Amino acid sequence: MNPDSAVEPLSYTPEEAAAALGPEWTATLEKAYRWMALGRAFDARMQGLQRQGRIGFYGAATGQEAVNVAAGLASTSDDWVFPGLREQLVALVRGLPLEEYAHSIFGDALDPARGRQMPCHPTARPAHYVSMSSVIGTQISQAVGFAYALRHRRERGVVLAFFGDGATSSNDFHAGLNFAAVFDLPVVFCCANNQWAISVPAERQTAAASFAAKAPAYGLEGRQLDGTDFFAVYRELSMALRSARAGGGPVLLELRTYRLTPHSSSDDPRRYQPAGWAEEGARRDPVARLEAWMQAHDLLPADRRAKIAAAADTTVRAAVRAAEAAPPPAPETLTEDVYASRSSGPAEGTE
Ligand SMILES: Cc1ncc(C[n+]2csc(CCOP(=O)(O)OP(=O)(O)O)c2C)c(N)n1
Ligand SMILES: [Mg+2]
Repeated sequence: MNPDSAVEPLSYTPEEAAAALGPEWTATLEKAYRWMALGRAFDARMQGLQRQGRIGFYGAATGQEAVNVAAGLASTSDDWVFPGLREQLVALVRGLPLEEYAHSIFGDALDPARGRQMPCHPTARPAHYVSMSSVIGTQISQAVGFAYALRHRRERGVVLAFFGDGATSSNDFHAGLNFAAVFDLPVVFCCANNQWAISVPAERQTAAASFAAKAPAYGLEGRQLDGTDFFAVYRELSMALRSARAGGGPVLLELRTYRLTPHSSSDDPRRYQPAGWAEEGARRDPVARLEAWMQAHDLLPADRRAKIAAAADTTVRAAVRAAEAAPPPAPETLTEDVYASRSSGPAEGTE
């Protein structure tokens, strides 16, 4: 481990790491680190492009990579993801091509949503990733309804329902958890508690001891986890998914993270975060923590780390180049996918 590093170490023995990640644990770790590095590089690049006026808006998930990569790797292709605001990396890990995501951010002609969505709202049906709703909390009850439908149709799959700490104050949180518990549905509720809802700190969001503490009131189990600890998140998510798949019902995982960047490109957290908050967050940076652990256990030699960083940079640059080379959506596509037929005027006999 780098002795100058202020990063809080992850205290796992290799045996404990293997127990958390399963038999192929070194391969899983390598994959996880690569995805985290890519997510981090993509976020940084997009924030830069937004400042240069090359994209209109961006919301980073910096600080939440351990949660997102663990969810992407621990879930199976049968599972479904209903994201909150910051789970785009889950879609990428589950198969959304980065170039396609870049096209959606630029809203160009190759964007599957044809430029009609805000940036960061990809839709990725093959990855079983539902388009994100900006309306806070609504995806929670939608996820639960979807899980009900899956079971009704006897289809396999567990629904991962993501939401932030702020969303726990929505009606949908109550309705969703209640319904899922009453009907024992295959849902893993993932509260990505990054401790802020824009400028509202988590302690102003609830008077409860934690967000996980709310679960027993609905009749399901709630667990609070360190969301910056990849091993813990992977282990607990895998267990929750396995249990829900086997008919064990829903669970609420509260994943405590740090939002290391502004809420979005429209925000300036220096106006409301207390002194020292960013420094505390940096010590719990999930990518730096995993990296330090891998280095300490000789699983990430310097040349390997440099190669992974270079590969992430190349991949991100290629995606941006492809998106910037694509033309804007043609104006005549404006009503495609909107109406069943584009014939003008009311149907015969309706006047
Ligand atoms: C119903 C609703 N109210 C308010 C907003 C404005 N808004 C956008 S993001 C946000 C905070 C969300 O915080 P949290 O759920 O913790 O998610 P995070 O942004 O931290 O990931 C709010 C209040 C909204 N989009 N929808
Ligand atoms: Mg939040």
